[in-house]
Amino acid sequence: MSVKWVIAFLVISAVAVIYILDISSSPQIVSGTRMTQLAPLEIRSYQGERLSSSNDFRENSIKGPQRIDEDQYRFVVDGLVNRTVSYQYHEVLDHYPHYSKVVTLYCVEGWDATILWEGMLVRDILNDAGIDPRATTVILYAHDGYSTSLPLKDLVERDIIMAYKMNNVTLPAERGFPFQLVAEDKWGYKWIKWIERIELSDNQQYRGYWEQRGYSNNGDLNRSFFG
Ligand SMILES: Nc1nc2c(c(=O)[nH]1)N[C@H]1C(S)=C(S)[C@@H](COP(=O)(O)O)O[C@H]1N2
Ligand SMILES: [Mo]
Repeated sequence: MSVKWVIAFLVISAVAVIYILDISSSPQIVSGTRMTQLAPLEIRSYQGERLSSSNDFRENSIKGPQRIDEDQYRFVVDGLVNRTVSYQYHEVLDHYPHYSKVVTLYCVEGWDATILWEGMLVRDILNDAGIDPRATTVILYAHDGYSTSLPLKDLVERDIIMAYKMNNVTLPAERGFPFQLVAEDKWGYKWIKWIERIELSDNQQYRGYWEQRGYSNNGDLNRSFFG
């Protein structure tokens, strides 16, 4: 084969590779009438830190992924509060300041995922409802019947967020749309997805879904999850 043919072959291969890379990275078109909305792209690094993908999670939810209809959805804060809150999805987003934070979720099954989360401070949500001085415990309930609880002190004194985005993209249904608790320094079972209701309570003995099945009630990452 002459040099001419080798060069021609290399040029054609290079063009083919560039073409394939280009189509595989082009944004997906979500809807296309008068305005074409481009699907947001998940970011995979932040301030020099590599992030996991929303696809790196294992789907092991008790009843599988839940699909919540944004129009039907209500977010409720009740129990030992001064006023019961009931908001639609967009009202939750409009009502509180937004924060972002890179936090790692560790599941008791031995995997983890580091994500840039974006959401509201749980503290802001609770203060907006008004915390009754008798409250000691925050119980969170989800669409699939799952629940978990955390000491009120943890949620008020620390910057714990309830996320609506991960890696710059709205939470996908299987990752907990509309909201997941970013329970920093707690085992994955405290990171409740598909949150519908937050109840302020004085019941420190409350045990959520996995806690009733033997996982520790404090859920602290630096301790064993049994107990
Ligand atoms: N509503 C709800 N939230 C949930 C769960 C669940 O089954 N239902 N599983 C928990 C557990 S055990 C883990 S490790 C994390 C994992 O998130 P993933 O299912 O998105 O991977 O979600 C937590 N939140
Ligand atoms: Mo888990």
